Amino acid sequence: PMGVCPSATMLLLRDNFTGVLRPWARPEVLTCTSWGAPIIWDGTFNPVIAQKKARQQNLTIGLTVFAVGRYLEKYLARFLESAEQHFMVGQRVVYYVFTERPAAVPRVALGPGRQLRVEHVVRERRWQDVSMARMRTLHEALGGRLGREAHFVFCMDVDQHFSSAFGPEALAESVAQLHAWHYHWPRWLLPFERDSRSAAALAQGEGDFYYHAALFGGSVATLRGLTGHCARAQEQDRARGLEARWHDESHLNKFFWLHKPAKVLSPEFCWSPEIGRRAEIHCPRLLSAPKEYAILRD
Ligand code: 2GW
Ligand code: MN
Repeated sequence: PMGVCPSATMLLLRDNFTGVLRPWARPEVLTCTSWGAPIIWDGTFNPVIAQKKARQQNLTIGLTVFAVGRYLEKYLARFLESAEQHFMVGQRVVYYVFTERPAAVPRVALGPGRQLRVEHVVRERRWQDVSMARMRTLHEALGGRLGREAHFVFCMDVDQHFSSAFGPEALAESVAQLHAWHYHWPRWLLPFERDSRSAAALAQGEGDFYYHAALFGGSVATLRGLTGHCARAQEQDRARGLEARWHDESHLNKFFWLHKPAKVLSPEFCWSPEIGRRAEIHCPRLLSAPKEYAILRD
């Protein structure tokens, strides 16, 4: 079909996409990457077939989230309650909440086949470390019970809530999220780490898209590799007295440059209402909370 890159047609030939994806349904946006990964926009998948296929595989899907310090009271309840309404409804789901105050985790009523586990973490002093420490903690969790009980896992920021169905159409070996603020920017302007001394560095001309660390996912094996890569890269930078521009997000972007994601989610999957209306954003699935840096970052 017109306006669709050639590999969109190839996607149809892949057995696991048959019947689920219809990349031609959104001719005004890019629906596949240069390496043949689908970019999932509203209308380019059949949620009923995606749902049915996932059920046949009897999957367990993990959802990890960190709620440390004030972020626990401020965001966790709404994140979990909205996930109950919209995240992988009809599948087996296990939430992993990482916090330094397990007793303060709100009791959210869970649907059948859904469980919540609370894991204790220490509270880092600097907020940059709270964010970056997630990679090492996730790496360890994926090597433990989480890795044994889940097939696929999504790792998300807590300062957001679900607003529409987020289903198995988002599943793949590795999943990256297009950053809502940057998806239409020219490549040379994207905020990759450019300091060549950093393990996260991308040179001019490198980097496919700018991905948002508020949401990434994949199989347990892929995420074990991803989190191990990012944790090691962060530790290497620290040993050299460096910290990447956007912390864990910079390292995540380096990882996805080196290991192309199998699936890319359109900004509809992680939208920021502060951006305002955009014609191509039909159905936001996750909405980020407004930034309150002045209150929270002290
Ligand atoms: C973070 C920054 C300033 C003050 C507090 C915190 C904080 C973060 C916190 O006190 N407690 C906490 O649990 N967090 C967790 O780290 C929480 O899960 C939160 O969603 C996540 C990332 O922090 P956040 O959401 O404030 O950062 P954003 O929205 O600016 O995130 C992007 O950039 C970050 C790196 O700077 C990360 O890569 C993040 O994944 C990106 O979305
Ligand atoms: Mn966030």
